[in-house]
Amino acid sequence: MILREAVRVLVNNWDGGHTVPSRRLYPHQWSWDSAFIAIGNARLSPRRARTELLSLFGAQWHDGRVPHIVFNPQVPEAAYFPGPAFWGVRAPSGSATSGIVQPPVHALAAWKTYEADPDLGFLHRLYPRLVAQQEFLRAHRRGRDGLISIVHPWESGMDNSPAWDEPLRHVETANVGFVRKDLDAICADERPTDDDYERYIALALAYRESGYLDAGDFQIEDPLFNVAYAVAEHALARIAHELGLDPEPHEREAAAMTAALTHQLFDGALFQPRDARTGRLIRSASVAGLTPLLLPGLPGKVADTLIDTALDLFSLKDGLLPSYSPAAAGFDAARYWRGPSWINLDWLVWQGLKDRRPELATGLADGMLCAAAHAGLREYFDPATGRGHGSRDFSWSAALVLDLVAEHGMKSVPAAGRDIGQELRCFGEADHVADRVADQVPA
Ligand code: 2M8
Repeated sequence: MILREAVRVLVNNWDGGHTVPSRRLYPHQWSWDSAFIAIGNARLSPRRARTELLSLFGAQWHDGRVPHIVFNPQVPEAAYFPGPAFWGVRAPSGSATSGIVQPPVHALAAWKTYEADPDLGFLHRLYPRLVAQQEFLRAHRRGRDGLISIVHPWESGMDNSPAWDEPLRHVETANVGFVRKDLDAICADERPTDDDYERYIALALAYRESGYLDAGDFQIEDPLFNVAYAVAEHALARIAHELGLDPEPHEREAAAMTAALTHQLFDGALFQPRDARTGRLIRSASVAGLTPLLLPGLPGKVADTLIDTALDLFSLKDGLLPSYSPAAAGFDAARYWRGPSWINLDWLVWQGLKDRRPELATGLADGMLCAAAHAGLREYFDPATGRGHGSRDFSWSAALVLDLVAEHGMKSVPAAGRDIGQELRCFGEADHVADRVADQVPA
């Protein structure tokens, strides 16, 4: 059942070149969603995974940035806020986009897509674009210590994390009238507050007014974003090697970022975000602080300490990782990024645990699959009960379940359905759908 559900969600959310995260709540293409979706689709239809990434990078700006939303012109302006009229900008391709970015997990997705189905032509097309994405971050966002800043909570992907409460307090609200659309689909208790939205909009407007160039009142060196950047360099090294290019500069860059992260953001128990304007760490308890486990060059002692923290503060052995520690002030089990478990963050930590502590990785994979099997492919889950929250039929939950099942199997998932043969036949159907649209995507 769970496999069939995952395939159904990905087929239904496919929009002819990309996959919407959720039909009603997020009816356009989102940047890091597309990367996670490609990782799952690589197991289902590598062709569709390639299409997903190529269509996203088709909207890359001249300066190399990959916008966090690419708007579908067929979707009415009123369907999502803030929509294309708010951002007021187009990519060179002509697509309306937002002007901010999200964690650069795309090179990893490209590599996994290639591993599933080696297609050198795909790597040739994407590699220069992935390099340009990293160059944008180096040129426009890198500080003295080598860390990259985000300029909006939406750039973290973990929009209303309690870690952002303190820096957001200093953001002046813009007093512009706007109507939220998200509350038409999801109850207010599971979304950011109106006060959060006032600040998001004020920050986005200020950035827009600067021509999407000058960081404003929110400049944060976030562990997850910087880990994604370093992981991208590792993936680019592999891609470069496959293409007969020199991987060494990418390995060097990944090692430098790993060192910068460890020296600047590790507080002795967890990696913390740092306010780039004050230079102070933001003492918080976000699961983002565990993601350095993904870095192969992380010193062993630091990795062991992080795993201890995952066990103590994040109850790693209980199956699902909360996005924010239940032991910390600000935790909320159902409200968006303030505590619920998200499959993409759990998947990233799972990747980081597989080689270090396989038994803990297995427990986490079981936890994710059980939650998805019982609650459905929801956007987020109560980390203690597994109850589903937010949107239903959420694409990256579906995609990463496919990847987990492909690698980990689902022996321990109760009621998961045993007729895998029948479920795999749905894969063929999805492949067919993907094939029909793949050729329409511009290079
Ligand atoms: C959420 O963010 C968007 C704004 O980008 C929203 O709330 O409208 C976040 O969970 C983000 O990480 C995700 O990429 C996006 C689409 O799933 O939704």
